[in-house]
Amino acid sequence: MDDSVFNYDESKVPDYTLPDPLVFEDGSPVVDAGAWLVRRRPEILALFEEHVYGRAPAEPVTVSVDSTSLVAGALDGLATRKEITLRLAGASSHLDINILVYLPQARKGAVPLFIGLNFAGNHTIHADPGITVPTSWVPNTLQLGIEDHRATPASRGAASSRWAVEAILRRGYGLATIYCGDIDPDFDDGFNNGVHGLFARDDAHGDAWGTISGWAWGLSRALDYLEQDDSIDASRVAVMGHSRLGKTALWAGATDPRFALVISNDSGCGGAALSRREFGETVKRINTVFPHWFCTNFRAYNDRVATLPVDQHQLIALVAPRPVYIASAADDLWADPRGEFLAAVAASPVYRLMGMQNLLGREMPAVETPIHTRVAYHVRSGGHNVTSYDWEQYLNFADRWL
Ligand code: GTR
Repeated sequence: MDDSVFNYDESKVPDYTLPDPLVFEDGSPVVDAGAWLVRRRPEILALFEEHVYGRAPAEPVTVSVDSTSLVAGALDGLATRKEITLRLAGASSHLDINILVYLPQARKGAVPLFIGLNFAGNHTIHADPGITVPTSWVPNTLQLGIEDHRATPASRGAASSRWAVEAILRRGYGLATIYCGDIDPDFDDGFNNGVHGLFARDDAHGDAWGTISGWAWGLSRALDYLEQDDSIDASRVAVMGHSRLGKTALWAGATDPRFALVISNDSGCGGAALSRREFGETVKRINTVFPHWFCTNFRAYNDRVATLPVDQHQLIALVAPRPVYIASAADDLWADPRGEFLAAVAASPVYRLMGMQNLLGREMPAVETPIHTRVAYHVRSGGHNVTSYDWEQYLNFADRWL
């Protein structure tokens, strides 16, 4: 396909055959849940590591709390606000990650919690003047009032429409968020800065981890901390992300089974959308514009997606049997809403094998008709964004399944 032309015409989607999650690489069938969990799941996970996201290093890091602040009665009395600086120490360097946590002030005991990365600083998710403004590099997002890669108090709350903080708290959930750039700044620096710099790197290997893998790994380190925090029920943590951070939420859910529920909001190519449809953003385009997101092996499929050993329905299937939510927006054709729905459908046989009967049907639902089966899906009207409608669905889904 000509690089400058993107297909938005359903009739031009090529014929394709998806790799079957329930057939081993040697061609034999996966006959029961045990065979899936013990043998097929690791096989697919390894294929994604090798060909798509890259492999996170196995060397240990030390995770310690460097500082904490706690303020009761924040947000007009609705919340307890905590900020935690987590220090990740590798063999020769360290990295500090700042976690913002809101807990319902009126809680009894440990609360379930949503965790998600944000694009441009913890202070953008709410106008709360108590949130620390990052001093590190942030993207030049003028809509968020950020210039010259420096965040200022002027960008407080700039992304607040994407974070239903009060609704989450009123429903009895906590919320944790981390600026993704604390874990790895979102630009191509040859994998030296951020989390990659903590480890010796061997770029001779095309499966060395990219930024999405680094972000997901950082979410797991945050979960290491949450497991130590008595105010949080770490067995009920939902990981949520939008767009590139939705790709990340899926990969975090796939690699770390401690995430009890996984939500992909408009994650598109390299997230929930089937690569083989080549609808909207393609593998070639994403690898060209964002060369740091995936491992370099992924580029080998730029012009031959049909030969990819995996497709994204298998990523969703890696979450099984945990609840997973795939959400699209009708006007966000770049992220291929239909391709996201079809991936959720094609992941469902794995859930069926694990004993779940009531799953998505083949018919894509109309806008604003959420289906909250264990593999859940909705498409809302409007464009690429996270809205209060999306959060309302995630809260209803978490009430049911978390
Ligand atoms: C786009 C990219 C998408 C999506 C989006 C975002 O430019 O093509 O894959 O990740 O950015 O993260 O907002």
